[in-house]
Amino acid sequence: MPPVTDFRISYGTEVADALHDGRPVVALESTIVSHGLPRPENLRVAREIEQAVRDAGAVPATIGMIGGQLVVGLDDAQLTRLATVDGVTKLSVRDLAVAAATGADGATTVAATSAVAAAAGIGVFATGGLGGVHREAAHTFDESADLITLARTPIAVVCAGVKSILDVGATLERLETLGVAVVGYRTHRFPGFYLTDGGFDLDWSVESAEQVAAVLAARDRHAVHAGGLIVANPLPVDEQLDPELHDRTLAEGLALLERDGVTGKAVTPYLLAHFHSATEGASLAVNVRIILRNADLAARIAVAATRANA
Ligand code: PSU
Ligand code: MN
Repeated sequence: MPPVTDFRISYGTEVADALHDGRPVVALESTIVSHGLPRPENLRVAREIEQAVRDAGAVPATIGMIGGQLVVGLDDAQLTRLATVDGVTKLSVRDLAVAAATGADGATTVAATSAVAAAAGIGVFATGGLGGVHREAAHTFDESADLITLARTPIAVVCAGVKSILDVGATLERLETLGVAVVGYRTHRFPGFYLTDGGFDLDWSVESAEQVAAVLAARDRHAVHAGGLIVANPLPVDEQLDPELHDRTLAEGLALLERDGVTGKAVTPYLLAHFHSATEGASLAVNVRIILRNADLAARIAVAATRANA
């Protein structure tokens, strides 16, 4: 592939039209597709997420890099490429320019997707779980760039909290330090992704998509701190992963991580893959449910935010 010479963001036509017309758009990440979900379900799920956004009245903008070109609103062929081709690179914010200049295919993490979405004028983003502070971070310094990027990026991220593969308490402490707002959606407990309750209280709870839109409007009106907002959307208790299976799988996964000496950006995909294989699909089904619920809520927030601006 020849080197890319146009480093501007390119837009899918539907997304470009929606942004131009001021219609609701929801950003979606591609790392969950390339590195977070197993093949071949990943492509089907990627399409279902987009459909969930549409069903709730917004336009999906899945973000990724194709041959060095940063794309907001991947088309189906591009989405298929990131879901099925070997050698797709996991891109955090720091990687974007290097990957562009070298013509890489890449999937954007929460950090990279947030930064690109905000640059594109998209204010709402749906994902499954955020990156955070890893359990051995006191020694390894392994803290996801998702956190610091959200500190400086004006975007609302709808997620189901963070997975307990992380140090959940430390992650919440870092979000406080970094100035990232966290609100529970109809809950005062921070969700633990597969589990409804991640074990920690939240200061704030919102009751509706309209209320989240009001938070975003207040942030913009004040123009004091243009940071991120995490909207933590828990699974209903009767849909969570069996807690006993969850705890066993987590303990095994952490032991394997140690045994295999996995470090750096490989850590999160390694643990996710372990969950998917060790629970024989149970965690995948829960994961898909989480993402679809988050896509729906994010779209309703985007719709409410558009109405509030009208
Ligand atoms: N957590 C999940 N599923 C995921 C990820 C995190 O439950 O797919 C992905 C997201 O793209 C997130 C990234 O931004 O992993 C974080 O990776 P790291 O820990 O290397 O920053
Ligand atoms: Mn890391």
